Amino acid sequence: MCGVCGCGEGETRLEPVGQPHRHNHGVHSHALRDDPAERAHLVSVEQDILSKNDALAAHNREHFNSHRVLALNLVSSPGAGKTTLLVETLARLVPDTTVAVIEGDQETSADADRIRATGAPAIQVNTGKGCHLDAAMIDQAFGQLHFHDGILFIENVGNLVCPAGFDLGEDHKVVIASVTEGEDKPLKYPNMFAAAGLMLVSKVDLLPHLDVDVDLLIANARRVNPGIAVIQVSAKTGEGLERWLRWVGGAVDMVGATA
Ligand SMILES: Nc1nc2c(ncn2[C@@H]2O[C@H](COP(=O)(O)OP(=O)(O)O)[C@@H](O)[C@H]2O)c(=O)[nH]1
Ligand SMILES: [Mg+2]
Repeated sequence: MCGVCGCGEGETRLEPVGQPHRHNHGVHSHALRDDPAERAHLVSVEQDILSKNDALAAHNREHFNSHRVLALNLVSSPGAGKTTLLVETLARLVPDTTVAVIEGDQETSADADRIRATGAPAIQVNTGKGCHLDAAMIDQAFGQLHFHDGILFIENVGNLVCPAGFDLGEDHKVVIASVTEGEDKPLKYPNMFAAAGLMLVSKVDLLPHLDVDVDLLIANARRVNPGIAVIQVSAKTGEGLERWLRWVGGAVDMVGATA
C-alpha cells in the first residue's frame, strides 16, 4: 500500500456505464506523516489492510478455481497499452473463447466501453482516490459478472507501485512495459516486475523511432525476476500477439479452466 498518497482511504464504487462521478481530491497532510508516532500508526494500518486483502484474495482464488476461471491481472504504468492490447486480444478470442473483463481506473467508464465493443462482458470499477484494485473490489465485481469456465482479464489501475502489493487472487500478474518508457523501469519499480509471471514489451512497432535498448530492458527485468517470461508485442501491427495467445492458452491448461 502507498502510505504517501493515502490510497485505500477513499471510497470505491462500481460505476454504472455512462455516469462518471467527479471527486474533490483533498490536500494530503504529508507533514503529519513525518511524526514517528503517526508513521508507526500508518505502518500498522497498512499491515492490517494488506492482511485483510490477502485473506480476501485467497477467497477469490478459491472462487476462481471452483468456477474454472483463469484470472490474469494486467498491470503497467498509465498508457503502456493495456486496453489496446486487451481489445486486440479479445478480437482474436471472442466468440470462440469465453472471456470477461474487469476494468480498473480512478475515473470514467471509457475502457469498459472499449472492451464491450469487442462483444466481451466488462465491468468498470472506479477506485476514486485509490490507485490500485484490491481483492474486495474484485470479489464484488466478479459476483456481478456471474462468470465461469473462461478467462477473466483484470486491467488494473495504471500504476507501477501499489498494484504490486495487492494480491487480487489472480493466477498471474502480467506486467506491460512499453518501449517508450525506457530500459530502467524494472530497476526503479522492482516489486512489480518481481511479482509478474510475464512481461509484455509493448509498442515494439515504435522501436525504429526510439533510442531504447530492448535487450537491456529485458535484462533489467530478469535481474529482479530471473524466471520472468518475456514476449514483445505490438497491438498496432499484431506482432507477438500469437505468442501471447499461446502463453494464455498454456496458462488456461495449467489451471484446468475450460475456456
Ligand atoms: N504505436 C503504438 N501505440 C499503441 C500501442 N498500444 C497502445 N498504443 C497507444 O498508446 C496509448 C495508450 O494506450 P492504452 O491502451 O489506452 O493504454 P493503458 O492506459 O495502459 O490502457 C493510446 O494512444 C494507444 O493508441 C501499440 O502497440 N503501438
Ligand atoms: Mg486502460
